[in-house]
Amino acid sequence: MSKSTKPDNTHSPLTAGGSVFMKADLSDVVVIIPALNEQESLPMVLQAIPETGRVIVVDNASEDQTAAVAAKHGADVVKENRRGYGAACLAGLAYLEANIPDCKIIVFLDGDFSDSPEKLLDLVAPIHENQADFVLGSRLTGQMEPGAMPPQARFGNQLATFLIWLLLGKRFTDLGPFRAIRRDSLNQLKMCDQNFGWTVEMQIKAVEHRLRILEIPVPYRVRIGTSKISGTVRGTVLAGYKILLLIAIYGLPACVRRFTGRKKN
Ligand SMILES: Nc1nc2c(ncn2[C@@H]2O[C@H](COP(=O)(O)OP(=O)(O)O)[C@@H](O)[C@H]2O)c(=O)[nH]1
Ligand SMILES: [Mg+2]
Repeated sequence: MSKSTKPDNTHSPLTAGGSVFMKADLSDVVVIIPALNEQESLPMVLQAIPETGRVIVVDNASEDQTAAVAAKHGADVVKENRRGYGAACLAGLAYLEANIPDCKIIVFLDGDFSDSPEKLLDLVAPIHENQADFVLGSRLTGQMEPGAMPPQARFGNQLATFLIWLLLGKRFTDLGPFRAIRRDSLNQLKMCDQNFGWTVEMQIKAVEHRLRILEIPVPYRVRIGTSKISGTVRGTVLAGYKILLLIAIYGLPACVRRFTGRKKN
């Protein structure tokens, strides 16, 4: 598998989650980054990602130099003309299916440098150790820089995770974007949301498919550049609406099945 990012930090002991890792082999890991006008933050994100199999940046017709910057830093650039976070993730997956057969683990990461890409080691380790199929980075249990998450986003995440708990009996603390999942598990989920519902769809379906799910705290800092989703009124309203809609669409039938003991078709 070719290398797309070249930080040399895998050649020295790394501290992640308080423990020391020697030269983690991440050649079977592919990172997918949906990016819309993120030319300022992408270099930092790409430089901070430990050496993995490949990094795919999905650009939705950005008006800045996102695609050129991503290519310059060694990422595979996928163009997707349909706007939307989920559409970008799906385009990244389609590219992966066509071009990277030896990928075993997929990591999703935002392009705004809010997350700490080096934490990828902590996300992937439980999957490599066969302790989990899906590892979710929780910003709400991690160290959050003041102002990193607008109050409406914090409330929205808490409400959504509460509703999931109510309907499915599974306690999440966040719908964070930074997450790692086994490729075969993700394929089982048959993801389809094209915009704001991507993260919640994955979590609900993961519960339904009885994946082994683990949440770990991840730090979260103030983004570089301008928010496209939770920092805008339009993004907040649309994301809130879509997330609640998907919880109803997927969560209510799952709840009925849970209490009647019926199996999913
Ligand atoms: N490809 C693509 N990426 C998007 C789109 N909307 C947002 N993003 C990316 O998704 C990530 C999360 O968006 P962001 O603006 O940080 O949302 P916030 O964290 O809620 O403020 C960032 O990497 C954005 O560049 C989109 O329509 N297409
Ligand atoms: Mg963000």
